[in-house]
Amino acid sequence: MSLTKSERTIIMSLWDKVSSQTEAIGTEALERLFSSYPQTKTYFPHFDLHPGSAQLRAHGAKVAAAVGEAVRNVDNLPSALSKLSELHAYVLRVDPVNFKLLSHCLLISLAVRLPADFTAETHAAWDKFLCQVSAVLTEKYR
Ligand code: HNI
Repeated sequence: MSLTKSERTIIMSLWDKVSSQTEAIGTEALERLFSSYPQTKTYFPHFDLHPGSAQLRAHGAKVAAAVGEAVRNVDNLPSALSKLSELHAYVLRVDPVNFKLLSHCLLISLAVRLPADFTAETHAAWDKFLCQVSAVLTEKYR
């Protein structure tokens, strides 16, 4: 289901509020992913996954940049994310279940930074948005 106008506004305004912290959010989400769901580490055998490692921070920045790109192209996710979709489906072959886990960790990393903004409504809008991003990144599987 596509996002409503008010959901889009919520998504853009929250991302705008964390614009100076997006790298830290991406990195924290990955740290949460690997510590809460250690099975996800199997996709990163070539990484130093210790909290705060340079590779983790660099990857956190890339993931956050991609989320930002998605926020800016919320009306056009399939084309904005098409390269990433091919990478995750054909090259990396990431099982789609892992996208739920990372999305959950991203939600928490946003919520802890902006607890007052992270109302149930904001939570729901961001959940819907991250589901759509995940669907695009995994659709080539189907
Ligand atoms: Ni993902 C590489 C974005 C979910 C495993 N991933 C990337 C890159 C971006 C990115 C950006 C870098 C691409 C490049 O270098 O051209 N990944 C995203 C986003 C999501 C996501 C926006 C979901 C919101 N990725 C996942 C999940 C997994 C995952 C759920 C597995 C658990 N990603 C990878 C791996 C790489 C990767 C592995 C390659 C890392 C490397 O540098 O070798």
